[in-house]
Amino acid sequence: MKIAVEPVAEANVLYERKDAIVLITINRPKVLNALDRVTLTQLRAAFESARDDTSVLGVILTGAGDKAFIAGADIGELARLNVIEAEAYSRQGQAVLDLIETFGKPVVAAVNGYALGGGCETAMACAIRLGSDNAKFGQPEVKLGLIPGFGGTQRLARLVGKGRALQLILSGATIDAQEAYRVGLVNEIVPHADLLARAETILRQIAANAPLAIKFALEAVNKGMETSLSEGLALEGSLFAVCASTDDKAEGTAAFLAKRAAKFLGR
Ligand code: CO8
Repeated sequence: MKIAVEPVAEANVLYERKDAIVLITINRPKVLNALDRVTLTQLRAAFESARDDTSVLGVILTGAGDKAFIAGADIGELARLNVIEAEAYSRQGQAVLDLIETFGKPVVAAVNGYALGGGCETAMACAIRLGSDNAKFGQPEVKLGLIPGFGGTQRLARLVGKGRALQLILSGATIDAQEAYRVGLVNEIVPHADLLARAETILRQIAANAPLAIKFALEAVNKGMETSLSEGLALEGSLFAVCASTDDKAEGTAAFLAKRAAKFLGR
């Protein structure tokens, strides 16, 4: 993947561009890409840049090195937190992951190794998760006298069901890519060497579609998961109507009827 490094690149989080796709890499391989507060701040800035750049159509999130996606929050930092700081840290992490979940463009987690604690939570905030064959997942916080604090108690149960989520959270067990696939925590398992290429292929397939339709489909599914079926259906109807008023809808339907490829402008 040949990419140009953008000026927003910082030491702990790399921001690299390949035309409409951005690769964001957590870059602390010596500590298996553990998330400290500085890294979380840089991660927020990277996602804000990608969100605000209208030429960006999707993001791949991964970890530096061959061993880890993100091995969790930085335990050295957690060890020093008092109760006030712990709540602020948890809220900071939750806000960054909310930003990723409500990003409005597809985000693919390319899980290239350990995704533990805050790492599993970060992957779960992404729209799509791919696991390399060496990926490992878990919520081991109870082994540290903690519970998941970046949304894990909520998103894991929504993704894999309450029973499986409780088993993972209460045992602190680590599961491999096959088990993560079996329970629905990852969409696909990909050979390690092919992980970024597969993520890019998926994003390019999505990017060929109407950007506003992608944004509203993400919103309908995300908001629908948090509400009743009837409210979700009402939202879907409203967003469907918004889509019907776009230039992209006129272009997409006209292109189909004229048997030509559509050219979407995101308007
Ligand atoms: N934080 C800080 N350092 C870490 C972390 C981490 N999460 N994970 C690994 N490291 C460091 C190790 O200390 C080690 O450093 P050093 O070389 O200086 O000794 C280096 O990375 C390499 O790690 P290992 O030698 O341990 O590598 P192994 O291959 O033997 O083991 C493991 C890999 C199994 C991933 C192991 O490192 C491990 O168990 N790591 C901790 C995983 C964990 O418990 N993660 C959850 C953390 S808690 C969390 O994420 C809570 C999120 C919500 C927070 C809410 C805020 C209040």
